[in-house]
Amino acid sequence: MALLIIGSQWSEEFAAAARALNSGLDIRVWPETGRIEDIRYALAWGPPVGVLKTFPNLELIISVGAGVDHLMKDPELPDVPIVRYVDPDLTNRMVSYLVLHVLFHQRRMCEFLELQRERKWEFRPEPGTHEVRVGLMGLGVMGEATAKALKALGFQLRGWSRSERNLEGVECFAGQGGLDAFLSGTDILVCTLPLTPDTRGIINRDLLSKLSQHGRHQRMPGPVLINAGRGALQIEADILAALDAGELYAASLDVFEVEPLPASSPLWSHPRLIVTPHNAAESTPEAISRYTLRQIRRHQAGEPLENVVDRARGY
Ligand code: NDP
Ligand code: OXD
Repeated sequence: MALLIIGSQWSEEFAAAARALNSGLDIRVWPETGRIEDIRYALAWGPPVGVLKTFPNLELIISVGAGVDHLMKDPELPDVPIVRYVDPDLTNRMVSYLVLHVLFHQRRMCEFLELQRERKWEFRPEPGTHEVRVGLMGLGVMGEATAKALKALGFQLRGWSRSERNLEGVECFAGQGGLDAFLSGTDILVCTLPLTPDTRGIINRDLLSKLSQHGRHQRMPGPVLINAGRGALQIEADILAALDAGELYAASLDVFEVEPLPASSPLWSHPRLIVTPHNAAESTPEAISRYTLRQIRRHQAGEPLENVVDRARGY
C-alpha cells in the first residue's frame, strides 16, 4: 500500500515530513511511482491531466490545497473520494493575511508608503473600523474564520455565499439574487471563493462598479478589493481599469490569472495595488502530512472521511 505525492513543487519536503511520522506507509514521489498497482492514495497539487487515472487501485485523493480546481480540471479524474485540505494552521494563515490587508487599506497605507518615498509628512484622515463595511465573498472555512477576527476589531460585516448562511454578527446574502445588495453595502471586498464554472471571472468591471461609493464620505477614499481565492475569479484588465478610473481605491491580490505573475504584468507597478505570490495560506509539510495520514487512517478504519469534495458543486 503506497501513498503517491504528485504535482507540488514541495513534494520531496512533504514526503520527508510524512516519513518522519513513521506511519509505516510506503511513500513515493511522482514520477518515481514504482509498481503502479501499489498506489492506493494520492496527495496531489495540479497533477498532470490524465495521470491519476493510470493507477488502477487508487482509493483516495487528498488535495494539497483547500481549493480543488487544480484537480477538477482533469476530465479523466478517477471516481474516488477527494478530500480537500482543511486545517487550523492553514486557516490561521489565511485569516492573518486577510486581516493584514483589510487593516492596511483601512489605514490608507498605500498612500503613506507613497508619501514616505517622497519624504512628505502629511496627515490623512482615516475611518475607524466601525465605519468600514467588509464584505466577505465566500463564507466557508476561510470566510467564517476571517469574519470572527474582523468582528473582534470592530468592523461591520456582511457575507455572500451560494446557500443561505446564518452567522452571528454578519449580515448574510446568498446566491445571484443577493449579490447586488451585498455589493452595494461593501467598502472592502474580501474574496475567498473557490474557482468553479459558476465563479470564473466573477470579479469583473461590472461587479466592481457595484461596490459602495458611500464610504468616501466616511473617510474611506473608495472601495477596496482583496482576492485570495483564485486568480481565474478575476479579470485583471478590469481591476486595473477600475483602479485607474477611481472606481476602486486600492487592491491586494494574492492570486492571478497566470501564476507566477509575468514580469511584464502592469499589476506589479500600480501604486494602489499590493501583489503577493500566492502565499496567503501555505500548506506546510508538517501540517499537510499529518492531515494526509489522518485521512488515510480513517479510510483504512472505515471511518467517515473529513472535508470530502462535492464533485457536482465543484468545491
Ligand atoms: P469552503 O468550501 O469552506 O467555502 C467556500 C465558500 O464559497 C462557501 O461559503 C460557498 O458557499 C461559497 N461559494 C461557492 N460557490 C459559490 C457561488 N457560486 N456563489 C456564492 N458563493 C459560493 O472553502 P474555504 O473557505 O476552505 O476555501 C475557499 C478558497 O480559498 C479555496 O477554494 C481556495 O481557492 C482559496 N484558498 C487560497 C489560498 C491561498 O493561499 N491564496 C489558501 C487556501 C484557500 P456555501 O457556504 O453555500 O457552500
Ligand atoms: C489552497 C491554496 O487552495 O494554497 O489551499 O491555494
